[in-house]
Amino acid sequence: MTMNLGSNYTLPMTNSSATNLPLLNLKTAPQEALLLQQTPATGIVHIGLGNFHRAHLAVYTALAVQANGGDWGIFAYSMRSTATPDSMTAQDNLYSVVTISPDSDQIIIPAIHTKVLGGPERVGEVLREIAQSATKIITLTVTEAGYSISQETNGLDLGSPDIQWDLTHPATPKTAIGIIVRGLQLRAQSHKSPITVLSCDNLSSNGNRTAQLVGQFVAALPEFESQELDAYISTLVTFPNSMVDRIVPGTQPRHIEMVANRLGVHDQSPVPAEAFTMWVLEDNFAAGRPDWEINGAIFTKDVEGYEVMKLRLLNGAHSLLSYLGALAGEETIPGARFLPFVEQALQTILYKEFLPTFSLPIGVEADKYIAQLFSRWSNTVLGDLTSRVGSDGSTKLPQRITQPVLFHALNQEIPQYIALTIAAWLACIAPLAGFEPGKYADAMKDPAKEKLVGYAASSTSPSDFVRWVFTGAGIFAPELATLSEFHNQISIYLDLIMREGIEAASKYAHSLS
Ligand code: CS2
Repeated sequence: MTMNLGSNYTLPMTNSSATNLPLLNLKTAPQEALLLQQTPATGIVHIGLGNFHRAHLAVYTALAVQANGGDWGIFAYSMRSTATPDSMTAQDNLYSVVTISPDSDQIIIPAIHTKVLGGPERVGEVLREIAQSATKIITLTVTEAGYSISQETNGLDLGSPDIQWDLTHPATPKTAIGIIVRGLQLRAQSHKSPITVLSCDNLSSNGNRTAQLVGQFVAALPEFESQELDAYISTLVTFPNSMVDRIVPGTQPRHIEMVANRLGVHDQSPVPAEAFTMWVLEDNFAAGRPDWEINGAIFTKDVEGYEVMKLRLLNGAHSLLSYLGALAGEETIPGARFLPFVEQALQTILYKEFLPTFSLPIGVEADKYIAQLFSRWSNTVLGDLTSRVGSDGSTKLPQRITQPVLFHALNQEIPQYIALTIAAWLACIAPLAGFEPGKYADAMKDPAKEKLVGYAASSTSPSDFVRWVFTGAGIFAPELATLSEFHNQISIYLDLIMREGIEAASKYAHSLS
């Protein structure tokens, strides 16, 4: 599925270095690249102004409004960073999306944001915007790490200091769940209009999950607060499930240069993205929605089928690709994908370890879907980074591997390449004494890094470390804590990676598969 970007347009070619050019704004933006000549009034409040949002929801919404109108402008908030909001604000909220495929690229400017802001001190404005009756949808792209989930309880991490803060500071919440609840509380106290909360993150059953976390936050409030909120949320707020898909790397200087060369303007914050895009949603919107189907969004009751397929086949295999690649000295996903031993690992994990664990949605053919994944991972021009995909493994891997591992455990089997993925993740994030994972692994971030590195430093052996990761670290679900053979296999791989390298470890996994 590629993006329908309307008619082709010719853009000026210049060679100037980007910063000598006029800044992108409403006056300088080339008309042919602008999707909307006028930004509509706000209908959506978005939390998480990252590149993924800017190349996915923002583009679908701009195309929907371009085709059918509607007050669906986006007010977007970045919880921590002010960098992207500041760049966009200086550009009249504009930025360009650079769609990069191997044989062509295209640049559009969605012009759908009514306001962009960032940083904890601006959160009051976000709550007030959620409380506006014109706001019909709250959308979220805060990554797996942004939901304050405790793997131990499989629910809201009520012990986290930020959640504790949000429970007692209604005007200055710090977490995404806190912001949603405090915004809904303001609505409940005033007009009580219906609204939809739409998660656009890679979580299993992301709508149900968000509803569960919101419900647990509300239940932890004092009764005088929770009663009114509970009644409002259970009757007038919906949480549709959705599956989102588009590979969107971080912005690099070459993307700024591409925009300069094509559009003749300096965009401080363009977004690179692949041409493929997919969005599958439940049609359960309490107060209406944009016509996202204009750009191919699929509305269905079987979101879960698509979600499980994507979380395991694309995201699960993506994790393997990033850790094996980084350990093999590859900076980019395409670089990693073309290593013969990685290709063999991908084929095995996809066909033998993930595919048997779920049913494909009706109409999707495994071979075609997988062939398409390989071609998406081969996009050398897009050049997605192993360090991007490998970051935050402690919050991504539980979504991707838990059910498949349990599925194989029921058949007394160990999925060898899933075990290798976990060993490779640990080798990248928290290398044991004497092992150097290399600069691309060093560049990976992870919220559990400090904790993992601390334990790795005091571990007496790979098996001691791996056992703790599953029993004491609070990263994986308790159901995985008792799978000692699985843990042993991960330790064997970790030891092999350290002694003989990732390729040898992968060949061993192949011999056991
Ligand atoms: C990636 C995803 O970060 C990751 O781990 O697997 O960001 C992936 O690129 C997107 O989910 C694609 O839709």
